[in-house]
Amino acid sequence: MSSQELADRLIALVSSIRVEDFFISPGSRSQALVLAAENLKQNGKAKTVVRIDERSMSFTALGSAIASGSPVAMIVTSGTAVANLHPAMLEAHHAGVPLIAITADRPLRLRGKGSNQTTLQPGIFDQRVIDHVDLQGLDDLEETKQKLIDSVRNSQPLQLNVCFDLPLSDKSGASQYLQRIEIPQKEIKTTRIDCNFKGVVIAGAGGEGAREFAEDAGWPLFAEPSSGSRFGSNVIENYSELLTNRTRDIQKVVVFGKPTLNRSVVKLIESMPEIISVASRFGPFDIANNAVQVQSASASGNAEADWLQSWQQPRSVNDSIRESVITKIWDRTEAEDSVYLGASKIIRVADLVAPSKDISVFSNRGLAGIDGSISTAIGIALKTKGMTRAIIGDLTAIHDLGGMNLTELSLPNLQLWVVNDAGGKIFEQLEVKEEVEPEVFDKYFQTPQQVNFEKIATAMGWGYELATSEQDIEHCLDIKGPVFIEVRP
Ligand SMILES: Cc1ncc(C[n+]2csc(CCOP(=O)(O)OP(=O)(O)O)c2C)c(N)n1
Repeated sequence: MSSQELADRLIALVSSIRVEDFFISPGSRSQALVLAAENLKQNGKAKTVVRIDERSMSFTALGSAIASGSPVAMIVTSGTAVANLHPAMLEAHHAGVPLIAITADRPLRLRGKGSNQTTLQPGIFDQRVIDHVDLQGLDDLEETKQKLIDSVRNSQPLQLNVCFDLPLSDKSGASQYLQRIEIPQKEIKTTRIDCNFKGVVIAGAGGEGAREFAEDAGWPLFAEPSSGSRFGSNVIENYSELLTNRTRDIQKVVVFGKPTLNRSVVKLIESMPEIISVASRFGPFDIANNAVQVQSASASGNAEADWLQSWQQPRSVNDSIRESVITKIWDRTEAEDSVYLGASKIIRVADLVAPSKDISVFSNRGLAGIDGSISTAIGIALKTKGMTRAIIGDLTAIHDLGGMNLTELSLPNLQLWVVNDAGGKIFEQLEVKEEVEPEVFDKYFQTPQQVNFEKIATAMGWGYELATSEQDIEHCLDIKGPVFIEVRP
């Protein structure tokens, strides 16, 4: 068996579980894998996307996977290249995304011997939660096939670590090994829930299905912006401000997905003797140890009409510039467009003000990191027919400036809206702000930065716009991407 034959059979196997896209970063040990992916591409069986930095590459892959709903694969060389995939792999684990990391390695006999660029790679992404295979040869392909099927079926990431000896590559014939692999569907049991109560439906990340349930039950729907359920007539946009005073009116709570944005929701859940938690790809949700877990739920009976009406009240106005950006973007977004929301304040303001509308909204809520947001948005843009508009904070942008490098990418139609309020505004809400000197708060929490975003955008080949007024925001909405729109309050 040559390195190339192992790589050809492996890449064909990965492609056979309906992976269309291979995301690749350059390297030597991985060359046979890359040639195999290129062979599939030349035969019209796969697409390849190259990104120089593995961390950017992996978040781009993650973005593509969440926007397309399909598994994607990544190919990297050995050593620290592998470790750079870790944040995206963790997000994929907590968000339930089949992200397949194919990591090239040296042969087993060289592990732990001081060989160049060699570390203990198999299971590096925490083998307690992320499965892996350590492939030494063709005999390991059967186990690999089973784990690939499980990864797609259970929406979970997987590491395929592959050991390659010299010679590292040859002419690839990967496409001859393609096969048809069926992924068995999971059986899902639906539980009927008695809804003759004053109940509410909460839809967190991965909360698809909540709208139908809320409408059948006649219950108000508290849907986070990236839940996939913030549309229809039962949505209560300003639920977070209303909840504070109304927790005691609520008799029953059904949660779809994983809510992460509101302390008022946490308090409500903690106040209930029992909630019903409907399974989602984001995994089990039971933060107060009071959840009855069901696989799927349907409503039986419904609340009286005045229950829903009692929640339909006008909201108070808050943070003006973020609010304008969000409401104008919501208004302009059509069915073929996408929106990406960064972690921190922006998604919380969107949670309060974004109108009920059936559009595609994404956010990394598995672990709510501020890393990899630009790259995730690029991945979403690669899978979006229309325009992708990402809205993030300035520190979030700084975290992933390297992701703006567009080398080898087809130019994404992406607008990157960066609300530059000089640091992490979210920390102003923390108790610590009241407890320490302003200089201490600035240095360790807010971290006001003075990066010249215009120069960076220009250096990276992006368009650049500065928006400081309602008119500026309006003017920027239709500019073709890639464009960096710096919003200054
Ligand atoms: C990778 C990572 N590091 C640190 C944090 C903690 N964190 C949460 S919000 C935040 C500040 C974000 O600031 P910015 O992007 O400017 O957004 P704003 O708060 O102004 O809306 C930080 C550092 C995190 N969530 N993820």
